[in-house]
Amino acid sequence: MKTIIITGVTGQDGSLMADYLLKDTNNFVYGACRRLSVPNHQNIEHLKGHERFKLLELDLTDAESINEAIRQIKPDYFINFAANSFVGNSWKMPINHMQTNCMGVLYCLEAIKNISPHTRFYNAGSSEQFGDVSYSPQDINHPFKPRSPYGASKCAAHHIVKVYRESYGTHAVQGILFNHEGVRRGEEFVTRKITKNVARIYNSKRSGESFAPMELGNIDSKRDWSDAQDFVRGVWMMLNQDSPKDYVLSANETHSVREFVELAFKAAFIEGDWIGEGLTERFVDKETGKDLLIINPAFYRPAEVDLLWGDSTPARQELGWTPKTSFSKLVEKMVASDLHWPYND
Ligand code: G4F
Repeated sequence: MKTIIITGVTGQDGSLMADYLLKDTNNFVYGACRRLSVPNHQNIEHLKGHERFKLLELDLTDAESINEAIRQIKPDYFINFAANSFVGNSWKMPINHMQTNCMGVLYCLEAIKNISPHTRFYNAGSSEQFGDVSYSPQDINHPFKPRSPYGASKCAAHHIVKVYRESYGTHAVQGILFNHEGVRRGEEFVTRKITKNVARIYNSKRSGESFAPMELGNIDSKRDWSDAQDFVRGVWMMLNQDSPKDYVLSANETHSVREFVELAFKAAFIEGDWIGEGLTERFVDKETGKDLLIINPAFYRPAEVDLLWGDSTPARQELGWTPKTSFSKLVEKMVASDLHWPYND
């Protein structure tokens, strides 16, 4: 039986990874999360009572809780998906981002080195590390030019993972993951914010009620979006290489927020036109002439990453990883889920 600790198990990636690993009856998963007075367990509710799943209280900012978990379990794998992952919030809480996303990783590496050196470690890196990009598409050799405290915290973690690998032989990898989404995505991220709003507007239109438009910030930034379910498979492949090596996971395509908006409304049979420009631009319902979307400068960031576009060729060629879900299918799946419509992959 392989024992695996997954931190951040209540989040999108952690819960999907738990689902994926539990399909193999040789895996026992310890799902680690912080204690909250009001738990947010909706993504793992279905795992409670599973004979090979156990919840574990662990806080990445508390080294002793990490030491204790590793001392007790001495896991075969430690997959770190816990992070302060909302880029937009990182200017408001830069210290917390650095403590969780970088110091937390260092606590894990120290614990593994001192207590359980056989443990394989994965840390979630981010395409935000590339930031103000120099060339496209971005591959694993692209320089780190972060534009946010979040991006800087992930760069620092990346370096420390490499240092432990090279200094102590720790089997540690850091995948650089481009944006990955799905029906478990948090509602503060732009994709889920869009699909939730599309569902709300669709339902209001259908029942003849008035509705407020959705409000977004920079709709011209571009991201390389994938399905998070495809990525957890890639992460597991990365962890199971004979010797540890970092990889980029991406769809190898880039799309603007604007394109995501158009496709999401289209998936709910709502067609719109863009009218105006800059802060007064709006997406207007072709049928009723009402605003579906307006721009709110409050959602702009102090510094933006304008374009992310990944090159995951090495992961595809060397690990044999292939993503299954296209961009348009991902949008349709998320809209259908928020509308409670059936959807077949
Ligand atoms: O959905 P987002 O908040 O994701 P972002 O910043 O790209 O970060 C995500 O992907 C990273 C990998 O590249 C992860 F490391 C990170 O943890 C996270 O998962 O924003 C996407 C884009 C940005 O350009 C943002 O400015 O959407 C733009 N945007 C426009 N209006 C908005 C909004 N983003 C949010 N969250 N909310 C808006 O109203």
